Amino acid sequence: MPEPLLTTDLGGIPLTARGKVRDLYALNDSELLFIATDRISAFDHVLGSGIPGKGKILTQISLFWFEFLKDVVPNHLIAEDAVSAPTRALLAPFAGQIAGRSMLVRRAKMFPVECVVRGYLSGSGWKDYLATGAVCGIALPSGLRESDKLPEPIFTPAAKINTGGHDENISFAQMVEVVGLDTADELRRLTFAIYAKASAYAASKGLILADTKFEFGEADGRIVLADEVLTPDSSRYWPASTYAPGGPQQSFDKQFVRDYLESVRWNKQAPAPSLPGDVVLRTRQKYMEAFRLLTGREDLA
Ligand code: PZK
Repeated sequence: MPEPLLTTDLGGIPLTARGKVRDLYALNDSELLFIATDRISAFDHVLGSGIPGKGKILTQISLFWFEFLKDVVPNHLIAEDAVSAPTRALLAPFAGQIAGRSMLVRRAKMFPVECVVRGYLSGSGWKDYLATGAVCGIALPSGLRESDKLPEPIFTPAAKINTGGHDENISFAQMVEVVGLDTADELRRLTFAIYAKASAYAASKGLILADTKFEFGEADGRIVLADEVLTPDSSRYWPASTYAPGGPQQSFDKQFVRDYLESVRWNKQAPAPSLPGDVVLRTRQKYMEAFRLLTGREDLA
């Protein structure tokens, strides 16, 4: 088992942003290097242990979806694995931190909204529905149960809150105030189109894509799909074989992690615990299973 890559350091190349799991570097005016580390978060904290290879697995899943979706929406990807691109000699010394887990992407002007689409009633959507009978102001039929399939997918945008804080659900009208009506309409249309194509494909592989979120930006006057796409970190995947509405569903990827954290009665305050070896190993196997089901490939690279 390789050592997990928990943090990156590209020497003099400036770090633009460090997320819970991903690191973003500025290469020049027009290009960024997006690196997925092996960090894992649960209950809103980055845990003390990483999952070896997780960043590679998630990057390969994103790359699969960018290719699968390229006729629906253009994306920010320039090249996979920037190390192999001839113009990237400056990255060669850092190959060990980059290979298989990085994307060279176009710098875009990001829209400050998360485009969330939900096909099923779960998470904050379920909480909202219980309290208000609606999700983000979208009225729903009464009598729905937790994890039920919605009559049709709903678009529930969220405003990005900088560093740490939870994104805040907003109405479509509030989104219009931020990005304008034409852009809001187009982002919603793209979000539904991507979800329709991706959820149908996932279903054909035995996976329910319960919900997911996209980030879009503008580059050269065009809207592009950015960030990571349809990874287990940005999406709720459920195995169709055990789907049972009327309660929460088991997480496809993080269930062993959550069960362990509940078993040690962690108070969900920093510092987050480390994970025992068997939890790390079984979680890695779940990420690999998602990779195999979605991409049809047996192994990374
Ligand atoms: C961008 N993020 C979120 C991602 C982090 C934070 N193509 C782009 N152009 C300009 N900005 C971004 C992107 C993308 N993708 C994305 N923040 C800025 C993010 C990864 C790690 F710390």
